[in-house]
Amino acid sequence: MQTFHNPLHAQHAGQFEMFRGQLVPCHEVPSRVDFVLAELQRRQLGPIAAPALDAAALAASGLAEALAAVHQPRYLSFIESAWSQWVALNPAHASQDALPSVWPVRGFRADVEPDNFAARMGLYSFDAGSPLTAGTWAAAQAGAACALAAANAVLAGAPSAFALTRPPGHHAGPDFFGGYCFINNAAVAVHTLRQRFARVAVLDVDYHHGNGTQSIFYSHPDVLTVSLHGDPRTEYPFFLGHANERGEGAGLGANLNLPLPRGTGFDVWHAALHIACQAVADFGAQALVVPLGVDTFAGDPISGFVLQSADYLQVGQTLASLGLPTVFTFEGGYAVAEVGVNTVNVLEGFKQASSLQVPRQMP
Ligand code: OKP
Ligand code: ZN
Repeated sequence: MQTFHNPLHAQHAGQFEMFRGQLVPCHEVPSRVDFVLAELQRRQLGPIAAPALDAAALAASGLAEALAAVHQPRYLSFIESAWSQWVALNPAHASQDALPSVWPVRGFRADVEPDNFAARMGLYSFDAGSPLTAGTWAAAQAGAACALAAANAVLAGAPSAFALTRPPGHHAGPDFFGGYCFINNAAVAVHTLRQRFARVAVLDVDYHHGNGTQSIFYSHPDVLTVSLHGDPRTEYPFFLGHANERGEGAGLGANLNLPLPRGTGFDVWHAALHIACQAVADFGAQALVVPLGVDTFAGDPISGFVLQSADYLQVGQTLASLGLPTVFTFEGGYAVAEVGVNTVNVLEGFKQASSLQVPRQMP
């Protein structure tokens, strides 16, 4: 399996997130990707490349068009320029992350973009746990380039590809960041795959509901979004991810949520994965995007499922049984010492099981 790695990921390095009234050190740290990269190299899973990131290559890649298909223009402009706006307010901000503190909840106006920076941070976010830093845009944009490159590799005939990047993406919606996510990499992959595959499915296995991806495709009839996650009644992101969210308008029926209680172990989780896979098959998906978070691991510091490292091999095997060209995007997983082994176990299980199948016809 080919990996597209984000060489700029460490430019996004948040210092603190708000938790129970205090600023606590971020869980989403640069070393997460370094552990996955080291494990990929150790187990020789396949070639590892960085996408070309110079301005000419980015312009030629169609990245801006893909981003514009996934996110609203005023949101993209804000994220791209937010750091310079923040530092312009006060030069001392250069050493201090930006966090939102005020939000337009029910009944407030979201159509008027305020001039005030703090107000715009709130307009375009949904939590105070996702610091925006000097390198957030550079890292997030390069991450989207990884997702685009992985999807292009699959379009060119690769059975699968992995976008290894951070910050993660599945909580980022059309016009909001949150949950450590700024650009929805999985949605970029979906958009790219749809150049050739009319029907694409997303099967999100991160511990947290993929609310951003769900929102982006909620009314889309040809993109099925499925998410397996901690029940939002008790788990982040709390306000979306219930089983009765089934899509809207033309997209009605093209969303499936499988919330599971805290404490869920592999047998129950894997049974839900089978239900998710059946939905993907029934939808007639021609390609698959898997937002791959391994925060379902028993040792994860912020999550509540109890999967073991060896279970992840079987996760990969079950995903491979769909027999679909597949793009994986790296999402959560905060037990840093184990994040490499757990992530690569999924990819290796997938690769081994796919190699036993008849290769698909080249497009
Ligand atoms: C991002 B991804 C924990 C608070 C939860 C947000 C979690 C975002 C998870 N003390 N903060 O889906 O892994
Ligand atoms: Zn997560």
